[in-house]
Amino acid sequence: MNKVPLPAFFLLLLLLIRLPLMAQTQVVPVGNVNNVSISGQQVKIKTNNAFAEITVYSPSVVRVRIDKHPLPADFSYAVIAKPLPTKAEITQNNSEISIITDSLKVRIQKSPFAVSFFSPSGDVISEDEPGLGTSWIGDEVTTYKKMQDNERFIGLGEKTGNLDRKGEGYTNWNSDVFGYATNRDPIYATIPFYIGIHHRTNYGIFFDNSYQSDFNFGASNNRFSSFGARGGEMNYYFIYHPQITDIIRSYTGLTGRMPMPPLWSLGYQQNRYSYYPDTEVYRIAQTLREKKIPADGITLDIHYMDAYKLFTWNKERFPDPAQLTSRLKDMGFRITVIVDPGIKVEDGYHAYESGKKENIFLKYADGQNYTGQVWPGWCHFPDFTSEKGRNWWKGQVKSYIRDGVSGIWNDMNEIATWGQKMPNNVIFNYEGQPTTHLQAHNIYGLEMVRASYEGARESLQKRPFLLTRAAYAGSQRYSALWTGDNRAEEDHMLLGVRLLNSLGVSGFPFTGMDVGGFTGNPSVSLYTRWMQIGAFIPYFRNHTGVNTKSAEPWAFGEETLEITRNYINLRYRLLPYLYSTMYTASRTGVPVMRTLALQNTFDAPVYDTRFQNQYQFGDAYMVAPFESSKEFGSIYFPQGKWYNLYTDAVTTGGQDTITSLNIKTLPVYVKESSIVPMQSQVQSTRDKPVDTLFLHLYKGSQPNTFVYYEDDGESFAYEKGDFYERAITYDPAQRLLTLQKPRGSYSSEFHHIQLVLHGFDNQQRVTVNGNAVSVDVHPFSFLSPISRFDPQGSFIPAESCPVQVATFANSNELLNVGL
Ligand code: NBV
Repeated sequence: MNKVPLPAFFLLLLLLIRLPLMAQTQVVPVGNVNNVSISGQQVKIKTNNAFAEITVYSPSVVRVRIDKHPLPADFSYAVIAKPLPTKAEITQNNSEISIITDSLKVRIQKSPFAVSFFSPSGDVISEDEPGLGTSWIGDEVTTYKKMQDNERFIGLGEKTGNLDRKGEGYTNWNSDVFGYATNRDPIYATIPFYIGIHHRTNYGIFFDNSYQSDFNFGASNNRFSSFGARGGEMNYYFIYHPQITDIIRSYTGLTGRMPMPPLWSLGYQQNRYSYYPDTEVYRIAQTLREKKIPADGITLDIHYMDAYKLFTWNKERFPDPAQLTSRLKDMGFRITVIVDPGIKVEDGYHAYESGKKENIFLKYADGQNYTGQVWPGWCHFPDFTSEKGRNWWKGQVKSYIRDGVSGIWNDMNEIATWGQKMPNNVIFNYEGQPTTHLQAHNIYGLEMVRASYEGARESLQKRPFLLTRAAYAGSQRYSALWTGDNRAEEDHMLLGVRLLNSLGVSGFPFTGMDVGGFTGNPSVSLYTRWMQIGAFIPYFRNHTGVNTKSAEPWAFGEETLEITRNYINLRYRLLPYLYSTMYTASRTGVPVMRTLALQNTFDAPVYDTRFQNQYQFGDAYMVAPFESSKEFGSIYFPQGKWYNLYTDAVTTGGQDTITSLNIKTLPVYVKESSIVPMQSQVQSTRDKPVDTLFLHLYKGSQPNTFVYYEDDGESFAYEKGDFYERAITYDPAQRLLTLQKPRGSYSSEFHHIQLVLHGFDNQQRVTVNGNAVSVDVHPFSFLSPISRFDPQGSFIPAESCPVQVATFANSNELLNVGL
């Protein structure tokens, strides 16, 4: 046998020792393509250093997978869609592979491997940075895209910062960030989906990788935007549509959409950390009713438990939970309880004993249960990435439903533990493919709310309400999300608006923030302004921390009580509009809270930091939130005509104007041609409004359609067609408002329609299917009852506008209303 010469042996040894180090110090590119196999809608590629798979999911969605190893079986917690059969022409020559669908062209350059996306007319939408492409540093994989001229970026879910994320970098690692700074990153949720905008084109990229991920939108560089993760595959979906709303539709086609929430969850929710004992909860409920502040929910924070032990009640504070929930239900209130994932390690405690017996807790690599410290002390944590773990949790959650609870609020699910350093060698089952904390961390919250939702749904047999703090893409299928422990500060209120707008374009329509602020005490004016904004966000909950002053609407003086009541009242009158808008979100993914960039994508001022907080609440309303301390504010009006909500005064769009501000009214404008269904005042969604639907129509020059929706508000019968969906179309050229025949088997609760005309000529004539209807003129106020206090304390009426009203019978026939 030949002997290896000594120097060569040492060289080899040195190389072996250095190899792992080199992997960390070198940037390893994908390399050149050396093998291609095309089959149907998919191309499989082997390069010098990697394996790639490009799959057409639809004419507008193409998925790119790349790994250093042969690609494993496909698995995702976020994506629930399979590729749709799609006409795709895939060809290759010596230098490139080309994929052509009806909406998109993809070019895969062979030497080196690089992917570019073009519109059908051949314009570049997005292209790999020619010199950088996709590469690894150790296990970290990153794709670099060429930064296009004047490219902007929006989305990426719950991320602080400006609407336009250009120049910034972000990390995804779900984190418990008590009282976070307004520029803190990361915070609680991971939604690795963003939208790029340049040259009057826009696209979406969803990077489905749950490891810690990093996005760079031109931070500290002027060459590329990039997305990468500390492990796992390069695995992204490229989405192209001319309209952002369609990009969101395709993204939520992949990751799923919100089910219809229970109607009560859209009402006002009163909360604090914590209301106890039960008599305090009754006092809050009673006071809301006495002071005629409409409300539907009260939330119980961790003090309802016995020593913070999950699935228990503190018997001194809450001796009879079933009686509490039932008496509150009689008063028109639903109870939501908080749950944390940590199960106290304590012999004899039923959840601990049964979790141990069923072996559902997270473990270290050596098989010992992982123990971390949180509210109850030392805890184990259910493994929600195993079916067994989820089933166990579902069984536990049922005890709340038996006690009459209607909502489950999932907190601390980042996972948060004291020390904030869950060890990376904790192993998660990951549906039978065990993996470490590194891969599972960001999806823990998603799988927890999945288990909570499924458990609550199964035993409630009605729509449960779910709220979560941590999330991954796809969590919108189960839960609403709130933005955690914000501060009672002006800039936090505005940051909150941007966070919710960003979540909206990232496929998460049901969102809220702690209105009034969690840490600290808001000034009277801040609280007032925040509550006004709260009326125009999807989940409207007032919440505050454990050591803060009372933060109920009556705790800030008479004027604030009056103003907040006006806005909560307005919220309740707007429920038909909001519920219909939630329905649209559940069908299309198009959010309720919409950054102006959604519909005015190429209009530069909407990204201006002076105007970036403005948003649409549904299709009709534009809200301009300002610090409560400001006396004047600049508002940008996109193209079109805009009505002042309170006075009907019209501003022509395409300009910004300086407006004087006052604490009694939140600046809200209505887009011309808007159709807004409203109902009479109720104190709770349990109360039936009068059977007249108030249909507000704003005269305009643009045709418009509103999808009106009703169902029973609580069951899943709508999934089987028991709903009432009706397109209402305004055609200004024909001077016609048409209520189409409804779809679905549900009967509308409204037997009359009162058309409320804004901005129409005096003595407007109205006909319904050719028959004249009488028209009356009324003063109308959106803030009802009329405000009684001005800042000096003297009586003043709320602003009102004269409107013309015409009432007629509602029916399922086609109703042509001539104007
Ligand atoms: O359960 C108490 C709080 C809760 O009120 C808050 O909304 C969560 O974000 N929870 C965090 C635990 C820690 C608070 C310091």
